[in-house]
Amino acid sequence: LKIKIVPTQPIEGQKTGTSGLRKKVKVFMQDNYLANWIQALFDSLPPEDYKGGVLVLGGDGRYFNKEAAQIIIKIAAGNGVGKILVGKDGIMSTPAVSAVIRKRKANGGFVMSASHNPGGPDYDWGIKFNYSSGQPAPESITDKIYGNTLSISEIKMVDFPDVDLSLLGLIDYGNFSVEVVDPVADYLELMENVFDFSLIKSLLSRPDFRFVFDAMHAVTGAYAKPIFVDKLGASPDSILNGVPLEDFGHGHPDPNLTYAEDLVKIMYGDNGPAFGAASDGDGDRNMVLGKGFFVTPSDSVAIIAANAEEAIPYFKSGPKGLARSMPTSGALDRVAKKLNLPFFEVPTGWKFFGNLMDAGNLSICGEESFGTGSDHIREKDGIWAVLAWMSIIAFRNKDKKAGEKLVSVADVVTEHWATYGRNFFSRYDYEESLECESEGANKMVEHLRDIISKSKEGDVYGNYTLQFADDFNYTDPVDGSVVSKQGIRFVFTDGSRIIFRLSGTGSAGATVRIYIEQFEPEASKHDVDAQIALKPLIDLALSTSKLKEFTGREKPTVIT
Ligand code: VG1
Ligand code: CO
Repeated sequence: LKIKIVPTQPIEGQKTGTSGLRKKVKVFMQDNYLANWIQALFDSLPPEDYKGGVLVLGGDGRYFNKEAAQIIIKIAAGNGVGKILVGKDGIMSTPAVSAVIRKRKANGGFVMSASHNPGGPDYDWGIKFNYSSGQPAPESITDKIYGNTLSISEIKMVDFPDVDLSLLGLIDYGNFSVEVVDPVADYLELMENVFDFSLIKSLLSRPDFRFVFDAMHAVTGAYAKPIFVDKLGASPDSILNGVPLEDFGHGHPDPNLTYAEDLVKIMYGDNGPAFGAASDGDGDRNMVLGKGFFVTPSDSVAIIAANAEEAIPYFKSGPKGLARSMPTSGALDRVAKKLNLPFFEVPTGWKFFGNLMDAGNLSICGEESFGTGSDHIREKDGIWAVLAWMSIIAFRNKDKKAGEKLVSVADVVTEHWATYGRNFFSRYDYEESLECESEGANKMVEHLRDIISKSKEGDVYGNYTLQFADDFNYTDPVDGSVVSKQGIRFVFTDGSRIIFRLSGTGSAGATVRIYIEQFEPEASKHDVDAQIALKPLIDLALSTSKLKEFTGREKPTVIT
């Protein structure tokens, strides 16, 4: 293969956010934009991490992935990579890429996705890089990549005709090869090792257990039928929006109560199914619903952790430790305490869990943003979470005869609250828009930093007394790396919290997130709508931050 050197110039703004580089498709379509970033990535890795090595390439099927895959393959070949394992048609979910990297002992992998951001010519594109244990690249690497994008002068690539990604099999170029693989096989095999598929099958065969899964026309469309229908026996019509489309059918592939509207309607409608779930663009997020009942992601991870040992074979010796991102509610903390397990609180973003898992200190973790997962891979995993919930419901019902009342999702959650208390939780998102441009949002954050710098224990905020206020810092207990300014938090003496962050996954403007939490030990008070229970704290968050004055926003775009 002949390597061609293409001269190039630095392009500004190629800094990675919470999870990969995300921009509007039009930005990525500029000459050399993607090529520069990919070359900068190779320039940032030690050569022994890719020369003659194996890299995995996957994606969520969004617009521009086909062109992008060809660019990535040619630059990988130009930099001396030995082999690329690519999902058929460039499709492979984020959790599957992590699984394939681990199983095939690859050096790393790419995911072509802007995750939960919408796709299509006028929307978003993105790229993530994961390292050899399957975990998102740490900031030490992404910072290097960014540095190299500012000084890049040439791209190394090989000029061969576009690779046909529609046919499974090996294409051999001598010292470089491309293997087009089934994106589901390795992942499915892993799921069969983690879960008791016959237990789940027994649940799905019950006439009183109806199930729906909304793939939101995103990547899990490719996984839902082979796993839920073909392997586990769910009926084919239980899969909604099951064909991955380049623009997600004009949808916003974010599984929450606002954007997964179709599913929410079904679950809250007359005669709704017993169990419903959805996943996002690249398949790492999940939303879980019972009949007329929403499980908050913060509760979901706590409940999975509390039930894992008995319901999921992978955890038969008990989880090694538990962890959550800082804004995620403290429900998981209570489970860790009761089970006497090591517990960790990390900044937002899955990359912070990987080291703890590699060190053997962490098994189950989650984020309030519909992310749940475990150390079976190094990414959050939407389908895993759905299978975990099915396992728990199946386990609770395994001795129930037909006709006996099914233990429901709502029963499992309310029982959990009765045992551990309920952490009421809500997140308000003020997503990118003209009125909420970066300037107002940044000023609001400055205003909050000013308040915390003057705050002290005992300060009174309405009915709440301050314990402390700070901007979250984290020191990784494994490698000692430090990150700061990860979210402004006000923690009150009764354990209630208000947290403010700016999103790091948007492609334009600024998105403000407010997280509100309050603990209620009293079971008689658990059956209250979270918005009502949290109203005083929400009002306090809005008045303290002066959000309306700074951003002009009256209402959030999404409430979780
Ligand atoms: C959001 C979530 C965060 C999640 C990240 C990536 O980040 O809050 O918890 O890890 O998205 O998820 P931010 O910076 O916008 O708040 V995904 O599904 O994009 O890979
Ligand atoms: Co995602």
